[in-house]
Amino acid sequence: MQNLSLNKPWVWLLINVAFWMSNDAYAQTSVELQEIQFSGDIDHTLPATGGGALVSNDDTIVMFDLSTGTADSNEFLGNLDNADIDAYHDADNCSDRVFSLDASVEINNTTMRPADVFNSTGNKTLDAQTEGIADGINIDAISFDPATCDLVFSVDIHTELDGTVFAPDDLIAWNDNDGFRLFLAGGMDADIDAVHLLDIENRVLFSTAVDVEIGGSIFQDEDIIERVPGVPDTFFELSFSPSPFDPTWEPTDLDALWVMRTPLSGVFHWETSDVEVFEDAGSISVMIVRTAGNEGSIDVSWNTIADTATAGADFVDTSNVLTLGDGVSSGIVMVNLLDDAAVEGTEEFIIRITAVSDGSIGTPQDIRVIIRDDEDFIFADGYEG
Ligand SMILES: [Ca+2]
Ligand SMILES: [Ca+2]
Ligand SMILES: [Ca+2]
Ligand SMILES: [Ca+2]
Repeated sequence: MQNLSLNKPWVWLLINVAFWMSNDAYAQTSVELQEIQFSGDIDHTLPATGGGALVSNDDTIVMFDLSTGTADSNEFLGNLDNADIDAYHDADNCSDRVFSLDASVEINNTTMRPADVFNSTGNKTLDAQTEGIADGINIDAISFDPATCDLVFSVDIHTELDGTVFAPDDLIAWNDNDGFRLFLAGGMDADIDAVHLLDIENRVLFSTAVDVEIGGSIFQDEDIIERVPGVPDTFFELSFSPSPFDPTWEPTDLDALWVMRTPLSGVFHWETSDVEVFEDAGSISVMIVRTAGNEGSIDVSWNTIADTATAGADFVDTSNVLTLGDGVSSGIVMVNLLDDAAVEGTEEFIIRITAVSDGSIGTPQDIRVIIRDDEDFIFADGYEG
């Protein structure tokens, strides 16, 4: 598909409309990551969790914790002689932890070929021979479509599958029923050798097999690049590079990738900036909303602040916490009002969001409650007389 001509290098084709539909307007910044699991293609070093240096090789999965800047590692498949783990995805709701190698290896009496995708007990998710992938083809990047759980992968040379020729920078989707289809066309002059499809905004993290220039920026083969689809243009930025942590990454190619992103707690604010109520309404209910993410259970603290309305005379001074559960994007808080017979005109108080247990406070942080005096209201509406 390399010749689906793109007039700009590095504009990825809109192939799967559902994949590209944006669901929410997040800020156009890098997705924050908690942990990155990856593999290199030669021996390399990182700061070890617990101190010292962690020396890893090409069949090791390194778990790098971004909060500490240190790494652990695991040889999930044991020590593989003459084989490099060149594609990897950790367990998630779509899959077990799965791998692909760059050479044929026997695991549990089964031959794992370079285009096989398999778990650590040797069960194949994708069997190259069964699916008709020719010998000599190597799958060099694997992920799963968060929307469908289809396997999404890349190959390392131009490859014909089900009658379509795919390029080394294309992403190919596969499932047992539908076979192979183009997921994203690369259109760049480089081989994608690691990929992770993020479950927000159709963002893609990937690495290339050689250094590459995209939109004026140079990315190294050990870098993780984030593709941000969107408004107004799709753009690419550096997500993470291991090279600042150890010089052994300068010659090392990161060739397998999985990430855990930081939950999007969201931004908490009032639905509206002011609300009117009659003083005999008994209470006022107003809505706190959560935008730019709804992950995790978050406590939102709020309290009333007197203005021209008097706490204890016009409203009940209130300080409380609203908990919005995981996935919940709004909640109602209530303040009791106090009625009196005095003709006092319109009075106002504020309800303020004062703190959130995670995420941030947005605008409006204050909601102004305007209390209409019912005695005044009757007069104003001409019912008297
Ligand atoms: Ca590797
Ligand atoms: Ca492979
Ligand atoms: Ca590739
Ligand atoms: Ca790479």
